Amino acid sequence: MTAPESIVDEIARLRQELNEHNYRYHVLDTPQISDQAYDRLFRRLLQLERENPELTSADSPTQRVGSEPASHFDSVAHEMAMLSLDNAFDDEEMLGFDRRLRDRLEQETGLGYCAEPKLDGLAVSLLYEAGELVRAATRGDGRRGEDITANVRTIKSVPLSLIGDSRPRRIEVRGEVYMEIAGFDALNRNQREAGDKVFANPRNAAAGSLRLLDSRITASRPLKFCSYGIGLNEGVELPASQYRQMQYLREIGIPISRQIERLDSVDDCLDYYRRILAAREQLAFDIDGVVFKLDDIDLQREAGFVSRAPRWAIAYKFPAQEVMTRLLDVDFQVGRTGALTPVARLEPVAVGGVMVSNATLHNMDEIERKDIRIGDIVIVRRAGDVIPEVVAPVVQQREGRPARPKMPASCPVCGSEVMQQSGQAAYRCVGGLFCAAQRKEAIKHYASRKAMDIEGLGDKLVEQLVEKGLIDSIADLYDLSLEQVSGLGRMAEKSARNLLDALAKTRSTTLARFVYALGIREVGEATAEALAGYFGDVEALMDADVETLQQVEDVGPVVAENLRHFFDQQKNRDIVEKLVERGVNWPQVDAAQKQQAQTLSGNTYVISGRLDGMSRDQAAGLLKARGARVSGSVSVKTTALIGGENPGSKFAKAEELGVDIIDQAGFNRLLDDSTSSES
Ligand code: 5U1
Repeated sequence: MTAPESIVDEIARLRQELNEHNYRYHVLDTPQISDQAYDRLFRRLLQLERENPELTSADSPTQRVGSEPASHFDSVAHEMAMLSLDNAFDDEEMLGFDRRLRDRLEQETGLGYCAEPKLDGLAVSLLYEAGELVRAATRGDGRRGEDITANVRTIKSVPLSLIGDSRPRRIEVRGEVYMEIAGFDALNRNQREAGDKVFANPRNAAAGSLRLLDSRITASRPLKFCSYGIGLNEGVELPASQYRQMQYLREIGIPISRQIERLDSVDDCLDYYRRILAAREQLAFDIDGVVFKLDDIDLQREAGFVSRAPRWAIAYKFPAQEVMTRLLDVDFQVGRTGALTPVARLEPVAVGGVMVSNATLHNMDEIERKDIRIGDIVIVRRAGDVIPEVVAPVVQQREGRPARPKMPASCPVCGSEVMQQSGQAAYRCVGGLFCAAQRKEAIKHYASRKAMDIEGLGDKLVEQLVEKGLIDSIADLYDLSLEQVSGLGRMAEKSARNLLDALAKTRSTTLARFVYALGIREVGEATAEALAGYFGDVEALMDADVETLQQVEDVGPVVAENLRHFFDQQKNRDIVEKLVERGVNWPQVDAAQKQQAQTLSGNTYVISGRLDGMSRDQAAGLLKARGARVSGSVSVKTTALIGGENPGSKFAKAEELGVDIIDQAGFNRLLDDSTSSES
């Protein structure tokens, strides 16, 4: 039975539309329809193909679900060898690369380069014939790889057919298959929940997913593809510039790097390296350096190759974010809330550009899950400003039967008992403020930027103050004298005076900051804001029962219990009282504003610029008291931007996204309209 022409047409139209949306999403990065609208089109196509199986086609966007498991991967020869790249590790080596090229090519002036980040993924080759993907292969040893076509076909950013009119007879696209960090985290979460193997990093996850014999599983993995060049090509006139060749790939539907640039000289290359290094942490995926290629293809040919790498390209590597070293021992650090965190003592090693000798092991469950033993060679990761962590042991290098780290029965600082609360991973020292470690951490937290922001009161100084017995609690900070402070270590009198001034300044604060600064378990800034907005004063908060506390946005039974537990302890109430006696204060909220109904719940506001008669913190407090969210950046989800005087770049962003903009008068009206007393 043949399908009616209208069905044939609809299927063709749906495929074309879906391919176009795929292209906009994966290559141009400018999606035009929502995920739901895309899903509707996709489901309609699936339905029509199911009802008319004779119209199914291998290049339909629905054909990415994988197929029956294979028994092995066939070996394939690369018609043109897949090369590797030489590396540079510092500016000297990069300058040497450019100098050698200029000498060889007898170029007096600066050479032009095409630059892009080096993705930490797996190199693959995609062969298109008459515009259709016919084969995908791993790099292998560069001459022969494995046929992974079935798996690669499931990767949504790999087009199954090329777009545009200039269909090359044969073109081999080369690039990296990789996994974004968010996709990797989600995959590991699922794996953990299912009791399956978790992956050490996105690269391993991408490699493992590509080498599965069951492509239906590969289809469920968040793999992506990004091209870095063209291998063999027949029947196509390619531009004579690397950069323009990459633009050509983009035009025929192949994703390329968003960060690709054409540079005029090696100095620009050094500048590019620093820019991408600085932006590294903001990227959605791991990169391990940047790659520079001579832009002029004729000059590339002239430069040629040396052994397995081209002379015309180089990878300027970033400091490694993952390295191996030996785990010497495991100590336990006591935090503000008494939780004991295992800390790895490591043979010192350079990672991410700095020497590291300690790294977090998170908690005992993680140690057990990863099967980390003392004496193991371990992989240590340090990304950006994040605390270095032990990712995994290198089990192959384990000798004998090394000991597993053990949670101590008593606190390493104060000797109190260590207990695990039922249902929680954390072990805690029960010593409370009797434990010097908890006292120090509570004071460090009180002084921290998002809490009272006491300038000059760093961690080292807090430790000295506690160790010398000058302070026992946060309230004692306000009793410190100039003699006491200037008598500490190398503290000059001027610094001591500055510290006392900074302390004095923090006496005027907001209730939200104060509540956050108390360091109650699981009471973060947002919860503190909501509590301050709801209760309006500290007495009401201290006396609220668990049911009342749970009326507050974001406060569930656990946080309510933590609050109650904190304020049930007389010593904590004494500290609050003492702080108030020492002059810590915040603007009083009138009775009508207390117990405010959550009339702005579900709305998100951004505040920018100077507001009349109140700080941005205070304005945020008023909004949050009404149940609104206050965000630091404008997005399509923003309900409105509240723009005071000199609102800055957020204003332009709001205009660009069509987000409502409310001025001071509008803000006042919003507050009035949304104010309700307990009537
Ligand atoms: N970004 C990028 N990665 N990468 C890897 N470009 C690039 N080029 C390569 C390789 C192996 O090789 C060509 C220079 C041959």
